[in-house]
Amino acid sequence: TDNFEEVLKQSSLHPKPSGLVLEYGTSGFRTNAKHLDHIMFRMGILAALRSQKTKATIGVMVTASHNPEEDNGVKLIDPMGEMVTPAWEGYATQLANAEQEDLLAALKDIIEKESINVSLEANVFVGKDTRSSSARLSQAVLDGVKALGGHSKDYGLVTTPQLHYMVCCQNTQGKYGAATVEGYYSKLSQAFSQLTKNASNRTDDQKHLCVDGANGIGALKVREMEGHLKNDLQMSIFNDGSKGTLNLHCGADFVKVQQKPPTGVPSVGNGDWGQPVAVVEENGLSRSIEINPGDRCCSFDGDADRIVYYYTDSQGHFHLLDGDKIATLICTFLKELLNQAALDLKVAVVQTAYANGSSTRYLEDVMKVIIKCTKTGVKHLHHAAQEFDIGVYFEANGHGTVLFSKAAEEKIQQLAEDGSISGERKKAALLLQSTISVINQTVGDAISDMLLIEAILAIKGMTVQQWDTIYTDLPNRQLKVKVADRRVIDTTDAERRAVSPAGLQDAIDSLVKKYRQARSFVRPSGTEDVVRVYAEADTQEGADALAHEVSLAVY
Ligand code: 16G
Ligand code: ZN
Repeated sequence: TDNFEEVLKQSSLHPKPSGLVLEYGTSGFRTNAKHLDHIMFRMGILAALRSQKTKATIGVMVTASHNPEEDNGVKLIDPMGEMVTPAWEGYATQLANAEQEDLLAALKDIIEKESINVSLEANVFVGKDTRSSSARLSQAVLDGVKALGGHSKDYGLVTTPQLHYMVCCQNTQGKYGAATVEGYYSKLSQAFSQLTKNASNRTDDQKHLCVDGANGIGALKVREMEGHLKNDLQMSIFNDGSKGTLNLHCGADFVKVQQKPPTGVPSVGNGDWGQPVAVVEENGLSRSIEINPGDRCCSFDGDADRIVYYYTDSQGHFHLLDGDKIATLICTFLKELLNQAALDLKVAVVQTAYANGSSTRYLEDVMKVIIKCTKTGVKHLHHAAQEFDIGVYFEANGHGTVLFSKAAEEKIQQLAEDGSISGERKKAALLLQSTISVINQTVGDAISDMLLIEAILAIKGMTVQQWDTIYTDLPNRQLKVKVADRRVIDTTDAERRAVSPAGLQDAIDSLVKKYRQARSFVRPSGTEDVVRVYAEADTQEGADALAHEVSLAVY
């Protein structure tokens, strides 16, 4: 057809460097931005085909998340706002690696295998992060969509979860909300205000939160949101991109991996104790905000789909509240509300092998919730969480959300609207309803998670220290090991045991036996050419030593 000629013509403007092989990994293609132009063009084409196949709008997000500024990447979003289905990850890899002269054949192969009617309309939503390469790379995506005769809508600068949200809204005819950034802000902020109106006696200090925007898109978007939140939340936003470099010594990944505060955020440990860090205007009065021990801070990652919390105590000790602590807080809150509402809905928590052993034990033994462990990568957790009435999923690194089954949502809705109930039961039902609205169920969302956490702390009248003491993390250590070929390591049991190379698991088992409350595993990274080692034990020295010994066994 004409479209194929157009694809051929346009693709010569986005040529593939011959011999370059890239793979659609755990979260799409990701590498140095200079290798990605042809990938973007081709993903535009693939998104258009996926749209024809599903007869729905598809999303394409240009971002490399927590990677350095010089990298970039791209991921596809399926109709309900979820990650693209695995078979199409395979097509993405095939299309990306076809040499220039084989591009049409590769396309026709996909069209045939999926019996796609290419005369159908195609609709694609495109978004990008703040990287310097993102503008030209997202233009290449738009070119790809157009070459196939598809329509696109360019959302410009948005967080990854915002784009997931837009795609879901569009394909559910607005039932999930309006497919606009403005619609997103108003839905979330209204839900937040419904939640926190039950905690009206909060002081200004309790309403204050320091936000590390990782010098990325999250900072821009949380600032846009600020006005909608009125005085319900008072944020001081740091690393907002005005000076520093994206993800450099800041952001959720840095804080989680280094287990220390980011640069660019005043902290007690950095000698900023008692220093004014911001001035807020309120009812015509200015008030200066100081940093003090125990102040709540959070960090987003580079595309704002992850969040971690932390504080520094008066001894200068840093305390991290990671994805496991977040899952526990949310789970506690939901269980309490379900109890008060007398609703019989099952709550499950989905984790990965990286979940701190203390969190798993607490959730299982004290909270008595169902625990499920999956392989690393959001799509695995998301999928597992869909099996339950309410599935709370979080990776320790801070990516996560809560999924409500359709039946659970309906039950909550009915109860909230039931005129025959009142008192505590009614209040709990209304809180559950607003909780559903504040959550972005399409994917983990730093802004939405932040609002939910802030609301829970407000409603429960809980400080970050009290939250931190729900359970005590086991000391742990992560290391990476460079090996000749990381693919020789094969794992099973949600990556908790190695099946090859032979003897490796036995070696790990006997090392683990030397330590108390110890656990360790190795897995090939899905995003870097390294093997990752995780160890935990009853002391930091033990965890460090075990991780080191296991990393030697990997060679
Ligand atoms: C990707 C995943 C993240 C996972 C990480 C593991 C998504 C959106 N992101 O960033 O969930 O924790 O990879 O990386 O799925 P690794 O395989 O290098 O350890
Ligand atoms: Zn991210």
